[in-house]
Amino acid sequence: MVMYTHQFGPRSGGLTVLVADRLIYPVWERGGALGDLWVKAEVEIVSNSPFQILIMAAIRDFDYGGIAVDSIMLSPECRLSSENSTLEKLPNPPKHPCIDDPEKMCDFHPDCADAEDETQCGDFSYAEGSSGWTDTSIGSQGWILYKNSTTKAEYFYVAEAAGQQLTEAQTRTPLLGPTGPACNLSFDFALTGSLDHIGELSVRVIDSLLGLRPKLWEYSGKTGAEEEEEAAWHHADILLGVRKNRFQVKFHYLLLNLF
Ligand SMILES: [Ca+2]
Repeated sequence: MVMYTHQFGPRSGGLTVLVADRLIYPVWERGGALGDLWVKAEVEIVSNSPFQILIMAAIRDFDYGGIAVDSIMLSPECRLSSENSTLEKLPNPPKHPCIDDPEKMCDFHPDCADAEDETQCGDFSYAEGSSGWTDTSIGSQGWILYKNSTTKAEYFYVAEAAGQQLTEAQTRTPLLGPTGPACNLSFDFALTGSLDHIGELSVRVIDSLLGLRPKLWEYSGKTGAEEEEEAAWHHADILLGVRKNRFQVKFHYLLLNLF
């Protein structure tokens, strides 16, 4: 299924596509505000039985913006089914947040049992840390989470996306902070491939009051050859320091002649 989505302004929350055959399960999601533009989305649906498609969106209690969907197209092979499918069971409702105050989420202080309010904030040292990142790419490149269920290895990589503009692959954390002077961001990165110009990776902060801040860090060029995978990983430490306002950390990557 191909569709175009418009997710604009602080009012826009998240958009999810679900498939209902014998169960209901999500097959695609996109969160956050992407700007005042239509962004193409490609949703892959694989099902052995007749199914229905559900589109679910949430808006926040703010003044402007919203979510819209247009130009939905299904593959030519799709056929209308006369069968009635029945759900075997309904999905479990989401857990109630352990605290009501959103300011206490991802503020680096555990407020809930098992620090549940701090576990999905982008910090990979938590089991669910990697799920704290939201891909906000609008163009032909996006960030994808790689997960190896055997080795438990997880990392993000940039791959081809459905968008039509040549714009940066972007991924961001939820709102974090405030922070103290010792606040540091550390990560490993690798830029490899057969192209001479492998592109540029950078880190920026989006301040909740001041908006997008200048680059804190950047790297251009290869970190190593593709065949020596281990050696290609480099380590970076970036001082985030004191930040009084809540903020998001954002990774940008741009390759001009990709694919
Ligand atoms: Ca907290």
